[in-house]
Amino acid sequence: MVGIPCMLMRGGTSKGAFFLASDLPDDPVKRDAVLLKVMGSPDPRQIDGVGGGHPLTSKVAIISPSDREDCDVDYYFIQVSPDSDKVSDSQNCGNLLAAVGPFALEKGLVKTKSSETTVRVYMTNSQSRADLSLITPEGMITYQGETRIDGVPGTHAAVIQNYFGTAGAQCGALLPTGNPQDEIDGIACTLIDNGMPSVLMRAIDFGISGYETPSELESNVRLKSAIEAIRLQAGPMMNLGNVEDKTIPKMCLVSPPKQGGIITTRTFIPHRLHEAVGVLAAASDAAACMIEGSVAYEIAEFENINPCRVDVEHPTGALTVELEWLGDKVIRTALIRTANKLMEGKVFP
Ligand code: NQM
Repeated sequence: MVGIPCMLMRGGTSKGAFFLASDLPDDPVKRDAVLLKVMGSPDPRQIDGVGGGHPLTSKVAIISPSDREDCDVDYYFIQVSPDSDKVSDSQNCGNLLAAVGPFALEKGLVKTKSSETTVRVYMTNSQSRADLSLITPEGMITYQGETRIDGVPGTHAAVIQNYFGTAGAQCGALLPTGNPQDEIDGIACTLIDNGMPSVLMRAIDFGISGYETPSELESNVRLKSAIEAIRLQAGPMMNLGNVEDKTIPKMCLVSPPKQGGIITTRTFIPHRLHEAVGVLAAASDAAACMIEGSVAYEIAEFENINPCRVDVEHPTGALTVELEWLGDKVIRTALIRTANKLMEGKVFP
């Protein structure tokens, strides 16, 4: 059996299999069939593959040198569903992005002699760019450092992410319906895209506090079906078409912050509950908080300064996001993640 070169990497609070595009079949149908086998899907435990049995640990990054003058590498993200035979490229993934720069250096796609290196990434899924600042002593990537992020044990080298062009990257506008608030099935919703198409709803409007654990929310069948019904209607309203088989929009329940942050979040991604929060999802949530008339605006706590650095609270801590506005446009989104190389070798689909 022929193995495929692969690196398992943690990016932020997610984990995935990283490939060079040149090591995978060109034909998307054959490629997706390979990726399903590699991850071990469909099977909730992914026992026959390298996936971890949860969407957050069943991710794939495909990297290639970029043809674009302003970027070093292209990053194509694929979400492999653990328990079905579905793969989706409908979304981007900012957590996994943290490991894209280190992978590019490991594979020699980017070369450096400096102790700090910026890798410019073209994110194919959302057709936008992110710059990753990495620590590279003697021109080599290091994963060791003193930076701690909530949801990951220990400390690692910081990866600073600067995103450009996130506003409306997938829906055409920061507020795709033009409204800070819409109503779907009697629930007030804010439909927003600052890098991750998201629907914000107040937890209290569903008769819950919004401070429940992920497993409590996942076992609430009535809540899940009400949220899925809203999601299916929100998709076309956000210019995303039929979202039945897509992993977007993300569905975020918001409630007042409890630990000094801007807001508390619980996010369906879209069917399992996030143990923390997606990076670009947090960027969308933070932007929504700052828009007068949104469902989050009245309960959010933040200082009206620009750029503004805020903590988006989630089930395992908080994620710090910096937003820079020009009028009603978000022109830069920045945050700190860490990454780690877990394994390098070959996978056997
Ligand atoms: O929103 C999970 C993750 C993500 C996405 C998901 C992410 C982002 O945490 O940028 O990082 O929402 O499916 O990996």
